[in-house]
Parts: sequence; C-alpha cells; structure tokens
Amino acid sequence: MGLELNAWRRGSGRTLALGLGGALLLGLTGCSTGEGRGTWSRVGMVEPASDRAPFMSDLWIGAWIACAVIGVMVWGLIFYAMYKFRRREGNQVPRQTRYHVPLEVLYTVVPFLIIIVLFFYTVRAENRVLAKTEPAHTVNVVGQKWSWSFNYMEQDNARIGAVAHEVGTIEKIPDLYVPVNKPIRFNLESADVIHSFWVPAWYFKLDVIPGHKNSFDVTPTKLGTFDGKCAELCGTYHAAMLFTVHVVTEEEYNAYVKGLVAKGQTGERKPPSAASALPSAPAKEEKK
Ligand SMILES: [Cu+2]
Repeated sequence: MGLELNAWRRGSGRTLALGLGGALLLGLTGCSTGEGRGTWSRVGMVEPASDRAPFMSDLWIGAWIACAVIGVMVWGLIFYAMYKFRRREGNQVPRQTRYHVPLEVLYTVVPFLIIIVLFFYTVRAENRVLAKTEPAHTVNVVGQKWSWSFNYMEQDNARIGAVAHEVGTIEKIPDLYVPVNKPIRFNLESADVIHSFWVPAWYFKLDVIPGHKNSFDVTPTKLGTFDGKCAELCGTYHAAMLFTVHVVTEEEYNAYVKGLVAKGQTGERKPPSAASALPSAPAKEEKK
C-alpha cells in the first residue's frame, strides 16, 4: 500500500509539473495581438485603440500568467510539504537537511531565470511602445495644475497653415482632437510639477516633467471619444485633471483646428502661462 501510494504521488507530481510547465510556455509564447480579443481574454481591460496597445496588453497579460503559474507552483510546494511532513502518530521528525548544495543552486538560478525572462519581454515591449515614427501631426501638450493645453502644430499643413491651441481650465475639461490612423507626435511639457499624460484606451502614459521635454508617437486606430487623465498625483485637484480625446477623420480634424484658428486661438501656449487659473470649483467628468 505504502509503495503504491508513493508511486501514485510521484506520478501525479510529474503530471502537475508538466502541466505547469506547459502553461508557462503558453503564457510566455502564446501572445499575439491585443486586437480582436474579447473582454475575458483582455482580463477586463479597456478595448485597445492605438497601435501601441497590443505590446502593452501582451506584456501585462503575459506577466500575470507567469505570476499565476509561479504562484501555483509555490502554493503547490507549500501544500505538498504541509501534507507530506504533517505530524503523524509517534511525532516523527523528518530527516533534517542542511547545506543541500543542488537545492541552494536551484533557489538562486530559478529566480534569476524568471527575472531574465520578464526583463527581456519588458525591454522588448518598451522599445516597441516608444519607437519613433515619421509623425503626420504634432501636438505640443502642456500640463499645468490642474488642466491641460493642447497646441496643434499645423503651420506646415496646407489645409490649415497655422498653430492653434486649446487651453483647459479646472472648470472646463479640454478636448484633444486627433485624426485616426495617422501617427501623432506628442511633445509633453509641464509648467509646474510632474504630471502624467494618460489615455487608458491607448494603453499609454508618459510623465510630464518640468524642465524636461518628453515625447512619444502613437497612432490612434479607433474612431470615438476616449477618456484622458493625469496619472501622477500632482496636488489637490489632481483628480479633476481630465481631458477628452476625440479620434476623428482627417477632414474633421482639419475642420476642428481651423475652427480654433477662426476663433482666434492661434499661436502656441507654452509654460508657465498656458493653462488654468486657480479653481473655484473642480470640473466634473461627463457621463457618457
Ligand atoms: Cu496632474
């Protein structure tokens, strides 16, 4: 009976190890694109709406799968040890092991391998997300307590031929218009403290740092209206530092920027004079 039980334990242990190894392999190699995934396979994340989103979602979901597999292995070993070395009649003490070199080498090598794998996928995703393209449009963004200004650098655009701006205040959530399927360069500047420019549906955010220009390129791939937020706790009304992203067709975009020019909102608003006065009442997020 004892022998049979041991053989059964060995067999099920091997099956478990094989299963977990397979799941890890799937998790790390089975990533394809974030497009076209259902809510369940996106793990509840918002529908991706930019060309950079798949890289971020693959890294995020892949990292969670790797964590889950490692978690299951660790819990499995804990419960196995708890069961195998549980107190029995006669209170036998299990064989005490010290300075078990192969085991210690394993403890050192395995976490190192995990870090190497995660590091590799992180650097790869970072390089893809931050890759620069030839931008079709440039928007200079100023973050300021507690709103955003958007400068549309369209001086070389034959359809517009001017720089236009939109200044948000704490009472008025500013709009950001961008054309769909066109690479956009965002140059980020801060007038005061560190903010963070974040459009959740683009799976992208980047710090807006005073005295340090940050920039990134992104191609919005879905028409529609999306939320934009400040993702860096920047002061009392940080939570009110919102903006609305409108991804529209090229014609609508040109018409919108021309509209700003017609309203006299020309020229670039730079820090520190860009955005809002001190608040009387924080703006409220609109219900869609
Ligand atoms: Cu902020």
